Amino acid sequence: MKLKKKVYVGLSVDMIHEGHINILRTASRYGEVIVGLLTDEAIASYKSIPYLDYKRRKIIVQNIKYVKKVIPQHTLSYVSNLNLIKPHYVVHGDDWKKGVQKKTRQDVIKALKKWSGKLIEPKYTKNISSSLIKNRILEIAISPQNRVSRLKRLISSKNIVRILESHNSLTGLIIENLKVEKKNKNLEFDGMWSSSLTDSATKGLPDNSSLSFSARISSLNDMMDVTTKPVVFDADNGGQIEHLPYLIRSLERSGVSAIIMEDKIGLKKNSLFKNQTGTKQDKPNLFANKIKKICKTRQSNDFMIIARIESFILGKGLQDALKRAEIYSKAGADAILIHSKEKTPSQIFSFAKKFTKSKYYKPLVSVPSTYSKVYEKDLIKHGFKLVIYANQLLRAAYPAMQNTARTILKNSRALEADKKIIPIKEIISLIKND
Ligand code: SPV
Ligand code: MG
Repeated sequence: MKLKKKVYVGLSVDMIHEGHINILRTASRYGEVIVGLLTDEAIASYKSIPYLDYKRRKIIVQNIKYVKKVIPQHTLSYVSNLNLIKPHYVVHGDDWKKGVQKKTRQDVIKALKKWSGKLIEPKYTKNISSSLIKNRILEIAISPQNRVSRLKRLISSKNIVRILESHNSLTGLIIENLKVEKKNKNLEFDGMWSSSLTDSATKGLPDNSSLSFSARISSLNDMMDVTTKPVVFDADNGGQIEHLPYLIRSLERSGVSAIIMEDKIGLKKNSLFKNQTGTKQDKPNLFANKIKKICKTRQSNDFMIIARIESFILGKGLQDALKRAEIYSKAGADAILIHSKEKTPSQIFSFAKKFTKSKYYKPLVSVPSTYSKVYEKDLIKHGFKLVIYANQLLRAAYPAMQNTARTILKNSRALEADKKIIPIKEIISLIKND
């Protein structure tokens, strides 16, 4: 009996549609179809993580009649699977000749050459893709529960999760929609940071907890209404332990994915202020009790508790920070934010070197406000999984608005300001209306 030829198809398959079936049907005409199903990590390396996780996607694909076998494809590149299987054919829609997958395609052609394999490229099925369907569904109905869980999934499938400060719905929409293509990858922010500093500044208040949680969550809900990405909430020190369950209930109900709570007590002062008199660090065990309280009261285990250590901010050393990290981790923190206001990341890197070896290691979070020169690749190298750009959008908007106001005053008319601001037409089309 003649052995069937081997046909390899690499797929992500988040939302199955007729485009996939067309490809698989075509592939099955050439032989036995082996699907290299991209893992969540492989997908996250070049676009947003899939709605369905690997296991669920595998169940779907292996039940399609054109498919003989499903194996994981751990990277965007097909090469290691191809070398393993040495298929006679690879089948992929012709859409990858352009755009982010161009390089992947070239590598496939090079690999196939080694055993005279062939690339088959059926015409791409127009006007349909998982991303299109997914965006549409997300827009219509992202449930708070699904949104809460997304941060944990991102952390486990990406090498670093990028969060940017958002202080209103419009900044939320920038984070939601902005995409930048760089080195064959689509880069985007993964979520929003609800900052106590920029929330307070937006309301003309100092960052000293005078703006209540309920006022902040009420504004936050406006942003939640028009966005789908995960939100990390800056809760200062969480307030009184007895009040925490109510705060957590509100946050989860809104769809927030994580709370960050700092281990300071006394009158709240922003950590980047030089003068920290009046604030001190909480006793580690008392702060651990707050963490335990949240663990007990949260509805979903996917709602993350991120403990923020202020030892470096208050002039204490590495040992104090490490001791606290272990206590907070044991108490149930899902991640640790080690804060610093140094100009370089050396302080947080010295912490990371030790903590990554601890048996209580948890993913690390960085807020590179003062040490903004640090590259994400160096954070990744040191075990950081989350980077929060904590205030940049407000810092960008404020001088732009002030300059425009000044220009109008100086010129006694608005014409000169027009040159530096976007046309009204663009503002109108910024917001979708369908
Ligand atoms: C915030 O953005 O409010 C923060 C980060 O808590 S920091 O300003 O560095 O304290
Ligand atoms: Mg803050």
